[in-house]
Amino acid sequence: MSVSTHRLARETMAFVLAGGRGSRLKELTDVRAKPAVYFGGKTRIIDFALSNAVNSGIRRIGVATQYKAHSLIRHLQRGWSFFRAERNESLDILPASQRVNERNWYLGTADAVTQNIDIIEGYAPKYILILAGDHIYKQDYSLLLKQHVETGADVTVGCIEVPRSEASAFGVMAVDESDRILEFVEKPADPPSMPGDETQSLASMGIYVFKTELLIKLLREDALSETSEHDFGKDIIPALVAAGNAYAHPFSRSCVTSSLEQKAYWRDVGTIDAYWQASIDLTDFEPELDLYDHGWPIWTYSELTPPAKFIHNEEDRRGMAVSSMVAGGCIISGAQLNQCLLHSGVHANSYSELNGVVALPDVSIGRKARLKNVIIDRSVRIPAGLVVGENAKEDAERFRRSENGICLITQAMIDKLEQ
Ligand code: ADQ
Ligand code: ADP
Repeated sequence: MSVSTHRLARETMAFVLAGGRGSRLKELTDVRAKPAVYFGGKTRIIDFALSNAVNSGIRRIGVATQYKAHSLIRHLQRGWSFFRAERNESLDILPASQRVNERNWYLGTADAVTQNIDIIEGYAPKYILILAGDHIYKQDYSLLLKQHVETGADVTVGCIEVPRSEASAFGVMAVDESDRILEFVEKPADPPSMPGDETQSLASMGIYVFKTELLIKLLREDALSETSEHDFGKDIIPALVAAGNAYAHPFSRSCVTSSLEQKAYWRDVGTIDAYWQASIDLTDFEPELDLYDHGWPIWTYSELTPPAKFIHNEEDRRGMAVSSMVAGGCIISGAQLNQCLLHSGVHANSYSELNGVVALPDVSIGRKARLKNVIIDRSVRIPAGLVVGENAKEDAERFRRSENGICLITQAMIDKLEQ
């Protein structure tokens, strides 16, 4: 059966799970949920899943929020309010809100959907696509929907190969040659490897497609279960795999690349090290993630800013950046940057030297500061002369220093230094 991907996308509602904290990002997610964390100079993490949905032709989206949702909700209101009811479009922000009963929170990922069944039924989409709001990738979900309809699966799970050494953080599956899932284990201590390759495992991306009718039936049954944790990875998916009609959809089949040579790109920027590395990778000569692809734009809310400005100061010191990305509103005045990613409104003052710096919006960097391999939280004022990245012991005492030696700097840490 050949089906129109355009039609399928219009018959689908994407339900984005954006309630988790992302605690491995430490203080970066103290005030905002992981999907609201800035990434890439202009965008936030959730913009990738939402842009994939819109670019795939999906026009109904629900976003379930829970943990520290204010910054996320504000971002969605500012940047994602172009959906028009009269064109059958909608983006609903769905905070955990005791709508269904007296429970405060979504108990698990499946419960986050269960508590919104009435809203889903109101739109009556034929298919539901469950997404996580916390990964960086470009994927054409319409191809995943097409596979789902053509196989007649109960559920289709997006999957990706990961090193076996990292697979314990995922749902891991075994599939047959037709991609039917034979086995699914959530976060196994000893993950099964891919056939013929001991070093790799097949991991769930936390992306699932269901027929709406079936999903609602399963969720209503799950809600009554006393043993269930009401979670897709722990409860819903393993039960469907056991029933024998669950299929895997490899990411390589629907990932979006701007050239044939480009590799499939997917990152969980869930740790300080992974977040820093993925950010700095964008400054590479030819980054694996192409943010310049007009064919697959990443939509966002972005403040209106003047262009970045580079100033040769009065004391004859050049403000310059090499191998760096510098967003609008930044002023680089007599400062020297190498391999840095600056979000909007960052001011770097004279004689400061920045190497491997990821700065969130509105950071200011005092004169003669020397910073190497750091992430600086939003609006932090780095004092003049601060040196970070040259003395591991001192760094660990003053900042959040990661396994790989990346320092996360927040204003509270700076305030403590200045006391
Ligand atoms: P995890 O990522 O560990 O594993 P989870 O913490 O449930 O699963 O988060 C999934 C998504 O749901 C995230 O986007 C998170 O923000 C959101 N979320 C978590 N709890 C929520 C809640 N109560 N309400 C609303 N949203 C919530 C899952 C799967 C694995 C799979 C990985 C892929 O369980 O099988 O391998 O995702 O990353
Ligand atoms: P963003 O994620 O957009 O950068 P901010 O850094 O301004 O947002 O703030 C993130 C979240 O933390 C927001 O929900 C904001 O209301 C909250 N917040 C910021 N500063 C404080 C504070 N001093 N006390 C309590 N909440 C704060």
